[in-house]
Amino acid sequence: MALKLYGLPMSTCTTRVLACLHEKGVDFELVPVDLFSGEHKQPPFLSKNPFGQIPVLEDGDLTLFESRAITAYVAEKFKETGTDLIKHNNPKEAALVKVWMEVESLNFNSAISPIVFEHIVGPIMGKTADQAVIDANLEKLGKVLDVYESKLSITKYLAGDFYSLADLHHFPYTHYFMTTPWASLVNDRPHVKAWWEDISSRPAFKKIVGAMTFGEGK
Ligand code: GS8
Repeated sequence: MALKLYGLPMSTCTTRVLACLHEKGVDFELVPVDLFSGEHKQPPFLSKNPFGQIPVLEDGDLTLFESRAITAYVAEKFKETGTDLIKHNNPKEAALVKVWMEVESLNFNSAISPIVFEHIVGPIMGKTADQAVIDANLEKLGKVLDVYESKLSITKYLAGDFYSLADLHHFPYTHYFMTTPWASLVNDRPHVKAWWEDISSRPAFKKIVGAMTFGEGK
């Protein structure tokens, strides 16, 4: 039975999982969730994710939420097919993948997501962007990207000279961030820029990027 992914093709956290599924070449069914009517806050969906958020993955009787936990499951379950995203045969490399997955989640995402939210998502919901929030997080993000610049001057990807989930997890927010007026934070750092150009040109991303239209109509 094919995996079922509940989400939306423009949502950042859904696309994190979609990118992983495409890297692995796994069959799945995308089941749209109508966020605009609040379907995700109603009982049928809340029984899949009590926090009322997308994405959710169903694999038979297993139900998972949290996009990064879902990608980790997919990468492990299908470790023998497609791109090896977790370096399952090498404990040291696998540990480095986990380190940089944590960095993405705790350092990078916590800075970049408020910027994307204020600049793109909030205005769609009729909220005026809070420039003070954007500025504070641009400063935070710049410091994180300084660390990335230095790391990526030594290795091609974050965990080493191999592409992994640690890189993949950056895709959704960086994609939307690059449409903001502050894309120079990436473009002015040559190694970060080269890394972004590399990972965003992967076939798995090309399959989903056309539907990442959040904010285009604002
Ligand atoms: C965050 C999920 C999330 O924010 C994850 O899966 O990684 N840590 C979780 N989902 C958003 C859509 S992200 O584009 C969502 O469902 N928002 C609706 C809401 O919170 O009401």
